[in-house]
Amino acid sequence: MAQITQTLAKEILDSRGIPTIETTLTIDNERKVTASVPAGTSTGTHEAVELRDNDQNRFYGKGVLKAVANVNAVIGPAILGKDPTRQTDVDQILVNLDGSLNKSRLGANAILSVSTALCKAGALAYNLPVYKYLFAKYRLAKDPPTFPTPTFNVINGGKHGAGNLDFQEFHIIPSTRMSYSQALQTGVEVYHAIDQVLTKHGAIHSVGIEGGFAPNLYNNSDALELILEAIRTTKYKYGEDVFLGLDVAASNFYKGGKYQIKDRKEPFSTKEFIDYYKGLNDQYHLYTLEDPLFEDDWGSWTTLTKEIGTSTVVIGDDLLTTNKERTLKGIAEKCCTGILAKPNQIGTISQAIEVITIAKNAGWQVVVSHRSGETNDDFIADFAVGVGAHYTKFGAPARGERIAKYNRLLDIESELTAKPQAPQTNA
Ligand code: 2PG
Ligand code: MG
Repeated sequence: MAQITQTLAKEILDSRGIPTIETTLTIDNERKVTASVPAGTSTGTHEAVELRDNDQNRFYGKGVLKAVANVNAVIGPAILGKDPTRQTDVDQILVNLDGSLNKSRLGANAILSVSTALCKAGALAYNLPVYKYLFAKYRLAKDPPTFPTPTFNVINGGKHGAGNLDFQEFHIIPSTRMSYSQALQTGVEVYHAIDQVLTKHGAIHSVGIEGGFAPNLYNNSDALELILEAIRTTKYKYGEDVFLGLDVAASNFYKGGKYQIKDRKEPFSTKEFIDYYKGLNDQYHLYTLEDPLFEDDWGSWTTLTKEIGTSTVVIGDDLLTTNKERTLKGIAEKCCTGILAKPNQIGTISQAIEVITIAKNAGWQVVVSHRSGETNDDFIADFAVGVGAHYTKFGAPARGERIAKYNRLLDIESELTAKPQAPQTNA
């Protein structure tokens, strides 16, 4: 049996230049694994609590030294000598140590850094890559695991962009028929085509925090049209090779019971906004639609899913927050047909896996997702394959912290498709 012999956390930076926590676990006094945690910019109200120092003298209050101290002084001693392959049991120790409902005492960031490192340590104890370890342990994927289809966030608006688009993420989704490497090539080529089309139109653009373009456009429909124009300049056919999806993150522009977006002068009532989506869907055949409505308006989600849920994957992110109770409610009330699974919304790997299991058993589509604040840790790529996710959401195919995940998926693909080598002989 392997044993945890040391737990050491420190403060590092994420891709936004904001502090986050990294934890190194040593097993059997010699082998080490390191995990860092991502963080959201547009977070759901019901997510587990990310502990920040709120000391305005450091990093505008965003430091995580309290979370670091919680790992080093509280969590570390409690898991010393434990077997890292007992993920559920050790995660339960962390949950009990925290004792709150939303991990606000020790911090979900502190807890997840340990839980993720634990998962890596468990894989190391068996000398397996993390995706194979997860697959063998939880049997959530087919044997051999099928590959999730990548979804690419090519235009960033809302809290991720430059301020003139309301919808947070405009996605392109390659056909599920493609191999992963073909899908990646498609995503990359369309991404570059968008850059050229933006330049052609003289639309000033930078990139947003997930590497998608943050262009100066008039409204949200312009962005959709622009993506279609870009696809037409490539060899890919819209509706056959590549599809459109949105993460609206609607709670961010929901005010006083109404939705205000640039595409119409007057704000939309909820009923009008649902009709708007029906129109958008008739026009663009949206493949996925994430967080179309306010995060606590369960009944309207049910209405929208009834309207478009057979042709479009309606995905709950801020609505469900990878939370077991909210996911069970979403299933009972038929609010969605898919879930965005983010381990840091709930705070431990085994709780995230429990939610994914529930969603899969309900026949939902599972999208394993990064956060807008990321590091170069590529754990989430192994996690997506290991739990048999249908899709991944790792941002644009650009910027180091996003590319780390896409490149890790390339490694996994080549491992899974490698032909066994013929034995070498001297004859
Ligand atoms: C989302 C995520 C990831 P953030 O809303 O789905 O793209 O954004 O990490 O800022 O919550
Ligand atoms: Mg989202």
